[in-house]
Amino acid sequence: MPKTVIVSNRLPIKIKEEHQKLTYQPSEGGLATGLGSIYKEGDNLWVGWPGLAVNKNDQKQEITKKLASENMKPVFLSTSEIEDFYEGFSNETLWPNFHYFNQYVIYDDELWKAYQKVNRKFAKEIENVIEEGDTLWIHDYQLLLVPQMVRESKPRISIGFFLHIPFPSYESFRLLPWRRELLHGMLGSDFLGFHTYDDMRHFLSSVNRLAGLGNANGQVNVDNRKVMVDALPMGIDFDKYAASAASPDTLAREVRYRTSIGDHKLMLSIDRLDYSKGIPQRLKAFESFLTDHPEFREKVSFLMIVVPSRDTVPKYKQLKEEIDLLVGRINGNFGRLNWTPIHYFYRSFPLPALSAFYRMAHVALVTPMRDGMNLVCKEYIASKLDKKGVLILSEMAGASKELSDAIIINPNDLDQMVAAIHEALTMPEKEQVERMEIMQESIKRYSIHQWVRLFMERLKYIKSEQVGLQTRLLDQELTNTLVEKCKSAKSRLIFLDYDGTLVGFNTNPGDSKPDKELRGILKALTSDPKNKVVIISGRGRQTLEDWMVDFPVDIIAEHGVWNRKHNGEWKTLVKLTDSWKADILKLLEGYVNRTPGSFVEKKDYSLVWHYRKVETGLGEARTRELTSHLKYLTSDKDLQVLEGDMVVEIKNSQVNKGKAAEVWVDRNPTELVMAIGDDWTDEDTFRSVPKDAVTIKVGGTSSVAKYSVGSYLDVRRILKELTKK
Ligand code: GDG
Repeated sequence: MPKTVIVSNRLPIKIKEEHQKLTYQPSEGGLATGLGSIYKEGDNLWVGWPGLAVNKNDQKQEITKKLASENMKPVFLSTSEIEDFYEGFSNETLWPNFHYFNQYVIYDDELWKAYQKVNRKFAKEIENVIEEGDTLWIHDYQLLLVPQMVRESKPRISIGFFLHIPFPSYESFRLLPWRRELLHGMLGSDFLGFHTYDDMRHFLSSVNRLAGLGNANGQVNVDNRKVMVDALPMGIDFDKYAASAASPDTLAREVRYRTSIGDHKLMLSIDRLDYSKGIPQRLKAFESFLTDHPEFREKVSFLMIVVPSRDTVPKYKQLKEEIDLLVGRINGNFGRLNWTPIHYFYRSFPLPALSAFYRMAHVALVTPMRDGMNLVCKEYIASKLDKKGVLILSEMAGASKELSDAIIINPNDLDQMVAAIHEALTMPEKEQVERMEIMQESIKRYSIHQWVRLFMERLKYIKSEQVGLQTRLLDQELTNTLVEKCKSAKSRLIFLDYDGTLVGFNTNPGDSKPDKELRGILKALTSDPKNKVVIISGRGRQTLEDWMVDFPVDIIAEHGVWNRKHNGEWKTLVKLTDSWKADILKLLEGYVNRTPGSFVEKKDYSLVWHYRKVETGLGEARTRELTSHLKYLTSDKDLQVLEGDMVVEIKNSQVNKGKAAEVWVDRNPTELVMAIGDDWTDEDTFRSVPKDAVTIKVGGTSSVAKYSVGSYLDVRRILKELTKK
């Protein structure tokens, strides 16, 4: 039975050593809750670091045995690996870069080496447990290289990856010297999930600029494998937080806390100690609020919980000191004997305590400078059983994309934060309930369970697409068998696309005339009476006629608009009109004027806008604009807009290569049909030829063709073999 293996840096368990005895406690994190339904079943497994340095072998064995009974497999890390891989490269290089704190990034090749080494260690552990047919779900920024490492040893495994922190814009990501390797590592996955659309488009933009791979609706072709990228915001277990908010333990705590704090209004914030969370900025906003609105002094307190984290790292130590100073200053300046402005705790609390805080808080201040998602704000909403309470949420948190009924602020805008606090504290209850209801609905619907379900579904879907489009790479042995099969046929009909199939791509399309080698191949191929060769191309008929003048070939030009038997007249398959061309040409010329490096190619029944020489990114942006413009202009005409390799083509919709090839197959009964092509317009040809035809796709993309080769050079090699006596 195929199994699912979850991989994350930390296992969902807390192990502590007390008096030389190990104690185990399950962790309550959102991920552990969401994935609990998966990894605890059958042979499924969670692979990760158990969270402590273990040096003794007998202790390792003890932990391994204990965890096996909980469907977990530990990856042990040495003290230096924890320092260099985890605290170092993960938290002092990737974390600040991905959160746009580039001034904090440490660029150190030794840390990078440790990161590679530990990622390799994880990959090895995975390889030991994974089998054909299994599914792997890898989590987060500590393990970016693992997908590709596993892919290399287990090429057919389903690999999903989810990034919990933001994926930065290309302008930030490019600063990392190891950016290409990191990207390559991630692209070993079949499905990559991000919290927001912004993260997804930033990732795709880096893939485009650094790996030269474009995408169609979030799908990227990587080494003949379709990879899907999507935005999939992570949710929480709504019912769990709602139930906890109603539990007797929580209610008892609320009574106790209220008695000590007093009955004034309460604002709440809960974060791990991190510079990305905007804690000092939040404190300064509260200080300004108390200065600007003295009427709220003694009426409102701020309960600030900071969970200790990474405080051995110098930047975090400094941050802790800054927070201590600010809290001291504000409490010192504004405090009264009967009122403490800020109740500050640098520690963690059990869930019933958190639930009591959520219940008590009139306002939740969630104001990170950057946050992948932020689950605290969602937990606050789920805990508001009476629907009263206001959420102030930073637009820099992924959650702000879903929770537009919060008061959305920019954490760099102090005045706006002060105004938001005032608005929240004076918001009428009716409005609070209305906003809260909408947010609760959304959080119920997009729960952690829905997130896990969707992730698995998307991964399964892309895997089935891949299998449907799998071509067999023609290695030498397979080529020999195929060539023998072709040679033994008494008659052959051979469809050959031109650009990218018989010749490589040239920046200037006029430079693609048949060279000496190709001329030799075409001569040998057409001098065998058993062969009927058809050049089937998107190019205009005049060019093809000129280039093929010396060879007895049939030609299908302009993607099937024109056709000509050798030495025959040019004909069209159906009656076509070109009355649309003038209007569209005018539009395209407008785009050429605005886009240096682009040009328009004019054919009899089609127009093509080329952008191969345009600045990376600009051509794609113009294409989006142009195609939506064209959609409107062509809606009442029988036209088709095709996006190809750095081109946009507008042509009559009644014709395509497939329809033309069908006519040739009908008129020329042959024992064997062969079709070779490189771009997606050739897919129509592959679909239209008989089932037993030999179809070959050139280049690294998925296809309905049966076989694939790397480039036009391989096509030439095969055709040469075919013509050998
Ligand atoms: C990363 C991304 C993304 C906090 N204090 C206590 C406690 N917590 C719990 C909260 C919440 C969790 O910790 C914090 O989750 P966040 O989402 O806010 O932040 P990160 O830990 O930075 O997580 C983040 C997340 O991954 C998921 O993809 O949202 O953007 O940075 O669940 O309740 N829990 C207990 N005691 C505490 O004192 N029990």
